Amino acid sequence: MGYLAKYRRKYGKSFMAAIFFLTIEALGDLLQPTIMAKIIDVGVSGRDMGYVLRMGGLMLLITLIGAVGASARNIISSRVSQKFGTELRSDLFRKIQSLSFRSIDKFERASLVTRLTNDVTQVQNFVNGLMRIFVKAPLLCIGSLIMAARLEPELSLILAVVVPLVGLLIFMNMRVGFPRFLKVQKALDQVNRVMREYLSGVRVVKAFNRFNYETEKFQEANAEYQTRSVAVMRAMSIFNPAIMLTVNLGILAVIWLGGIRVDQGQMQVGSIIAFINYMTQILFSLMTISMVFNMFVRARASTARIGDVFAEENPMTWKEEAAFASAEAKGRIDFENVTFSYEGEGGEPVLKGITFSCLPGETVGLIGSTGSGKSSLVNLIPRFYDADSGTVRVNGRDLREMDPHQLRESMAVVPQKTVLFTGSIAANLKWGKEDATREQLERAAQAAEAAEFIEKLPEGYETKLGQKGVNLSGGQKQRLSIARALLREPDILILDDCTSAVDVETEARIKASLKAYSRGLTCLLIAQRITSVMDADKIVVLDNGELVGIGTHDELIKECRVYQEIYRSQIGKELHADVNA
Ligand code: DGT
Ligand code: MG
Repeated sequence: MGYLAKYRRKYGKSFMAAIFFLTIEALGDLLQPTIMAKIIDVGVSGRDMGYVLRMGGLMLLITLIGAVGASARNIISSRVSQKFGTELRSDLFRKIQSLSFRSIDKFERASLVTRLTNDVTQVQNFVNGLMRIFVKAPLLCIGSLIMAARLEPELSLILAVVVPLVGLLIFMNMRVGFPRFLKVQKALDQVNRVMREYLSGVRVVKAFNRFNYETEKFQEANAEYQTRSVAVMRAMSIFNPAIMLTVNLGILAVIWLGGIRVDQGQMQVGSIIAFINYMTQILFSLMTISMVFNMFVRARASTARIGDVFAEENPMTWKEEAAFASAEAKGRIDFENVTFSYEGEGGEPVLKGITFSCLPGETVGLIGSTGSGKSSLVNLIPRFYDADSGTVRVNGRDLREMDPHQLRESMAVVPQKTVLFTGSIAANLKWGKEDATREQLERAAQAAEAAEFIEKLPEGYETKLGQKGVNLSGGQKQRLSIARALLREPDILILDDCTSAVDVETEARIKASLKAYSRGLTCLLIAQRITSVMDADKIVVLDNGELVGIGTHDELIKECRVYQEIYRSQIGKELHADVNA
């Protein structure tokens, strides 16, 4: 995984330090059985109390050194794995922030959440485990093998059979586990997705009494998660007992063969005890290896999933030169034969061959039935998405050459779905302009017809909004959202159906003060109500992704069938007749 190189470089030294202390610990463990064999075979058999005490003291000393090593590597491994996890998580967070909308659509939001939380934790656990036991286990395993072979070369033949067998079992364990763990992770994504959806739509669920449906949906996802987890466990469950069995059979063979050799006087009891000791150490280290491999398998699935996000390139490119807008072009927007689909080229187009221009300072209305592609159209202007074909120009420059970041500096968007953040009203407004003064705040709020209700709140501009600003009405939230955009003093203002929850009277007032507030600014106004766009300089009519009319209200009412229909359905037949007359 390429992205891990950075952390390897950064934490390599601490990692090696942990391994160093781990080695000390392991060496201590390795020496113990041999010393024990000596105590039994030399000290106890020879009734040499002095020898027993001396060797006992040595054992104690080694244990002490081992303990110091163990604490040191514990401290290091905890610190390193925590730091690594935190850093990986924040790097991933930053990466997710840089993703294009298309990429986010592709990954799905829930899966990004699982990757950021569960997957990072898996990798972090693995790194921690690596420093705690992983290196120790092979060290103990190989060390024990050597010590045992030195102690009793003849009995080591048993090891030559047992160890490869166990190695094979561990390998098979991995092969079986990996693809299944990937599936478990996917199922967990699903559980998260259902939960997320429920939480964000909890009011609707309650209103429609759809608890049972939601519960079922959750249970389904949960059951799937269970099934897949069980499938992994089942597949893996035969391996640990199989390993245990193999090693225990080995121990049996040692005792049996060792017994014969003791009878023949070729071997002493202490050596057999030591040999079995080494053998159990081999057993345990092999078990830990297989356990760590399980962790590894999981971590590998997780690293792959995290890696997918890191590998996701933002396909948007731009030229580095500074955006330069000539006075005549500042605030100008051109669409030239633009076709766009959410799935990328070849997908079902939601915009087809759109061509029109907004001149600097113009207010352009955008109208069309729901789903006709209005929001999609304006999504192209801040480069949230790139068009599949055709050209979009802002300030006379092709968007494909413009740095999205810089581009967005000069425009403000009031999205169709209002989003406010936890924090005070002032803090929310300052999203538009970080260093806005109180005066500027109030002026923007005034223009958005929000000042009045804000001042009526007990704490005024310092009133805290709950998550998503639940303590305000829909219309109030929309007005805050408009004020936030105005504060930015943009060249281009995009209002996506942002007065839908405001009464007609207030809307009229907002529009009047907008005009005064923002002289010279290009305004793209999406609306459902025909009255909202009627007095725009130009109105664009969309129908099913196609531009079916463009002109002033008077022109459209004469020529554009779709516009006439909208007009008739909203204002009524009589008025329509009047206009035609
Ligand atoms: P509205 O807001 O209800 O008045 O409708 P519009 O005119 O704003 O419609 P728009 O642009 O949101 O949707 C046009 C089509 O694109 C519609 O068939 C749904 C589809 N669409 C909208 N947003 C997405 C999206 O994020 N992903 C995908 N795959 N399709 C989308
Ligand atoms: Mg829309």
